[in-house]
Amino acid sequence: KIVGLWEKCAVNENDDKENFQRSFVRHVTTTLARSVYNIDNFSAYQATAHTVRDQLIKRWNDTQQSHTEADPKRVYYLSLEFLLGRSLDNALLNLGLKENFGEGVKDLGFRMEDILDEEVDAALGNGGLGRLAACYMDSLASLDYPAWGYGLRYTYGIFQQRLKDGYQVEFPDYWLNFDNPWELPRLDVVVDIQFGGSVNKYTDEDGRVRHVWEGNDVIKAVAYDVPIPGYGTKNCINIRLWSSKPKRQFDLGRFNEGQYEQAVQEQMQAENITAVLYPNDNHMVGKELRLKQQYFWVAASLHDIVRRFKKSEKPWSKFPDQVAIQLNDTHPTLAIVELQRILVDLEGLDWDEAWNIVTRTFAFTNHTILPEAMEKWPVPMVAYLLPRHMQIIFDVNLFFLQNVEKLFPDDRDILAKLSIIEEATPQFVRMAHLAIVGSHQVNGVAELHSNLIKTTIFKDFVKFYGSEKFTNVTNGITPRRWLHQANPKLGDLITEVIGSKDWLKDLSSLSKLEKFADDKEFKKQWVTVKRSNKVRLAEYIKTHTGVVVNPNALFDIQVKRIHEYKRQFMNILSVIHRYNSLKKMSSEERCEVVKRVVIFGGKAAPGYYIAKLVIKLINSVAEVVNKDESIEDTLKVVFIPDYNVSVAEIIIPASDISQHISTAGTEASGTSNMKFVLNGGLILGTVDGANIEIHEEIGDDNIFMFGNLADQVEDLRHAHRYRNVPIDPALQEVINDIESGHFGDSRIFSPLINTLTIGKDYYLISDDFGSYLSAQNLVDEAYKNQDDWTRKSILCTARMGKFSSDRAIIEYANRIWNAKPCSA
Ligand code: 26W
Repeated sequence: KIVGLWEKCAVNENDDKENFQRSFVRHVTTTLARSVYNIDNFSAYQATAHTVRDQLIKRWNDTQQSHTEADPKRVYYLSLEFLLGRSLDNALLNLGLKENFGEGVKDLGFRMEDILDEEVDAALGNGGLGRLAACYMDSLASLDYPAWGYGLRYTYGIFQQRLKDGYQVEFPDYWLNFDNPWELPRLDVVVDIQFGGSVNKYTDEDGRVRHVWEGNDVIKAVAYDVPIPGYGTKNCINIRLWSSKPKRQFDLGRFNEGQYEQAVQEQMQAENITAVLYPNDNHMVGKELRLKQQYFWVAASLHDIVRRFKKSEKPWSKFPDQVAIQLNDTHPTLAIVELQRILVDLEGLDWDEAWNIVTRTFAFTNHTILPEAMEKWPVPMVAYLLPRHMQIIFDVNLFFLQNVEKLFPDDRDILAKLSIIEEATPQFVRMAHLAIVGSHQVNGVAELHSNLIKTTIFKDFVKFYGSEKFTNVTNGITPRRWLHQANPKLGDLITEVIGSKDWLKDLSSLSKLEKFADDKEFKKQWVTVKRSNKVRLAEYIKTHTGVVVNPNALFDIQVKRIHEYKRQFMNILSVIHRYNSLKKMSSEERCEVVKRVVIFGGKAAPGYYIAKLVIKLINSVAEVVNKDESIEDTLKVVFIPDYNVSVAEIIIPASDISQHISTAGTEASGTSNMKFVLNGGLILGTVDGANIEIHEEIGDDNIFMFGNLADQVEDLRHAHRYRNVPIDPALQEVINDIESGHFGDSRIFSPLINTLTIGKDYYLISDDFGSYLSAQNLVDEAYKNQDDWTRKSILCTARMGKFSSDRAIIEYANRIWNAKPCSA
């Protein structure tokens, strides 16, 4: 009877305007318990969100049911970060409801833009790696792969950034303050996770030595499900986020004795585990709580994955045919050890049989070669929190090194280099080594990066395994969010001119735009769209910084996490150089120059002193430049505070040029470079990461590349270290200018200047400065020819097909996971 009723309900879709409005009113009055006489934008947002959510739940259920019946091989994407941003607009567009619902809310006296603007970002990530996970979930859903994401439900996402006197200050991001309609608490999906305690040995009835781990601290993991709708499919997949809860409620005995603090302590410690996202990007900080987060998350996720596998009653040997687990960097590496523990200790498999299953299940993506980002955990810390896992790691290492020794007898050196254990005091567990040994494939995220990992950080593993274990999957971005949603006017124009919406599912069909690159009428429309996006950004800048910028100027943008290797410092130094040149000009000469608005945005890790000084310098320069009337509006500098996914959606469509200027070999891929070019922005970049492949696709004429190459970096650094390399003269002038106090008390900036001098210029700013300035001049020259610039802009978009995350996901599915689509 229930099933019959449910099927009847299921028919009642609310996808037309009237049904939507009925559902809207019902949610206002019942879900929100508000009066229909007093509906503000926030309530309108909630009611709209709940209406969409009803549809998501239905699709989610249908998808799960069909997967349970077909029982295909599942893909599990383990990521400690999912940087989803807002969900309402994305869901409306992916479900094809935007138009009807837009009219529906308008009728009721609301504007859809205002409603969308009420949503707070889900900012459960730092930068590239977290946003990549979100793009991949969109592609997995859109391509009908039977996939799950697993992560943590942080109570606090990445901090909010505000500026005070030009300095970054951090504020907590309590994003769950109001109800979150995009998560479904699964209070019935609860897993006990243990920590600490000891390992007991016993001999089983077959005479084998077995181990039981008895933890002394148990915490509950509660599942919260976030539905991810595909575009142009009924498929709706799931990200399961775990939240920590105490096993027991507070100690009433202590409470009654008046020991209030102790009474709630245990509860608070449990809830601590998923309280906050670590705000470090590309920098390892060895905090015990972070290790607890990692184990808590992988243990809960594996429990869930194993439970689902067991439902099908297949033998363990079939596990790798049913399950593919992708490790998003080394953060989930303990999953390898946990699966081995489950198979050996709990399921009673032989070590070798279990290890064979484990290594056929996992694959590992590396996202960085920066040495300071490599995860390593002190052995005593691992042994204390996870005693059985530490034993297993030592055994895995022993068997691995025995094999290494067989292949390289008498080579002590290679044993030390490959070992999972770093022999220091104390010893450390090298997570990347463990991830490689426990996986069947290891990939980098762009061609250059994948080659570099084979020749630098993992070169000794290539000697042992051969190079087939190492592969490349160049990153991608979802065109649904980064064009359709962020730039609706450009999306509509493209659809109109190529006569279909196919590009949303097959980005290579953007190549049909090529033949319009010289079409006068089309170019006019293209320029109109860009101009309106620039006006929108100019308004945003005015509201959020108070600076008035001219939408006719060239918009030059660098938005990304603030890090020395990304060289925002070099950018602001070149801005000072430009400012000084402008000041030296006569007003006639100034009339000829291309007006520029240089826009920065991005967060610095709270403990990253030098990165925070870069923000201060940008703001100090902005203050001087923006109020200097003598240069008129030939140059403006802005720092947009609190850069996040929804701010990116406003910034990216408005760029003329964006900067991706990392020291060659340091940026594994970069993904914002792809977003800018997809939106018809040109790029100024170094020969690094995915810039190289973008260059290959769009051609020499449509990109500005400069700087030393990755294979020159080592020699250049060596020269700085051991010889007196003179600083680039133009750069020296800029340094002198800062030191003269032109941008405020110069003592503030000396630690920053010192990175170039006593710090031996590790990121090679001086070495690239000359070619950077030349490339900047080429940008100015090119922008003077607006007609040709527009042609370049169109060709950029037209040639971006490769960088869809759909292409990347299909590569993972075919070459790494051996997984097939399975539609509901
Ligand atoms: C342990 C501390 C820590 C935290 C985060 C180390 C490393 C990370 C991430 C892997 C950093 C990150 O986001 N890397 C970026 O990954 C993107 C997606 O592949 C790439 O496009 C960027 O180039 C890379 O910096």
